[in-house]
Amino acid sequence: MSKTLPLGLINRYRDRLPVGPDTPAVTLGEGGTPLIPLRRLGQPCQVYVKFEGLNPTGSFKDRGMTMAVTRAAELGAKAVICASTGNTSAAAAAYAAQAGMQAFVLIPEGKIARGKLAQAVMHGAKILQIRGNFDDGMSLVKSVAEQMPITLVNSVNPYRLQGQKTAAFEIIESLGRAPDVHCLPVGNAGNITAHWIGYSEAAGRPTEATSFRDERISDSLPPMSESCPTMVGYQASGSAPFMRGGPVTHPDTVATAIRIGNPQSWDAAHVVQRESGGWFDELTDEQILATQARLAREEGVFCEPASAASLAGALRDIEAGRIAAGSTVVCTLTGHGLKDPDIAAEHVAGASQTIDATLAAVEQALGASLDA
Ligand code: AN7
Repeated sequence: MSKTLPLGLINRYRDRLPVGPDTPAVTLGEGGTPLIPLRRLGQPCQVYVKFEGLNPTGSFKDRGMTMAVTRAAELGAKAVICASTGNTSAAAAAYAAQAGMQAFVLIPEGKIARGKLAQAVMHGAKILQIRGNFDDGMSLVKSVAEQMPITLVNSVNPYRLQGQKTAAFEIIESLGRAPDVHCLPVGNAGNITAHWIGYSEAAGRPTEATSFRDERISDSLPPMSESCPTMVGYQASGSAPFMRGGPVTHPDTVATAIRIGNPQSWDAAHVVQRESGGWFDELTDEQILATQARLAREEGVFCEPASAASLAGALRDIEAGRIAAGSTVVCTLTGHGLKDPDIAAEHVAGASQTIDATLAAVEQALGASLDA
């Protein structure tokens, strides 16, 4: 085969990642997602959204999966496994396909968005729908990975967070500095931890949040930023273990991506909160869906429901003054709105009308809209 394509975040940030100089990257061209300034929402702060929905499989999971599967391939793995609320399974399936590996995915029956299931199917994953939730699946795949020659690619695999930390590098490069506040939706709390690792390494600051503590790869490189942001994590009220102070047994939310009751990065998330001076908070399903719709209508950005939790929380905390006026705020939009078409379809009734296929009927309908 020819040389590895100069694609993706491993090739871009190789010297800041735990890969060798010649390790071939398993990549689909992930990373390099846009940081979009909001024009209308978020005053009197400047809010930017980092649109991770524009990664190859439509979510931030691709950043972690390129690293996890590259590492698995380096070690000669033939198969990978994960439990998933949907996006991890889509990314694992795609990167395993690229690497010529078999992917096994455990998903909660009936509780993953249709687009995500379609991806796992099309990429040839072996899909096991379990009569249980994500947390049940997680404990199962951990046991399987201990007993069988299958690499676990959930975010408990430390290479995942190493890949995901690169989003922080990109944000610093886009802004010319770190933001004051960074807001994310939180499920397992892997991504908020990964971002904090990235910001800390970029500023040359030690952090207890990383399991790569003994070989902080970026340490020998010049700092990319002077400061680190305050990290804020938002959960859905029905699945908010960080707000309840412990695991939630029957998590429930319309934002199925973050329908997680027993976060795998529980300890690390508290380290992030302490080291960054940040906080956790919760949003109702109604608040999440209202913000998803506002962002799509008023700014032209369509994210999935879970992703909207970051912006919903940020807008509320800006209004309440908890985020200081004038702050530079970044909200991560973790996944694309097309992942979950059924949610959008619920808005269709009011948004469309059926008319005769005549010019008169079209003119009449348009005229009524212009007058309104
Ligand atoms: C769109 O796919 O856990 O706090 O199995 O898909 O790092 O868990 C998804 C998580 C936020 C939460 N937004 O990130 C999975 C899975 C979206 C997500 C999260 C997820 P973490």
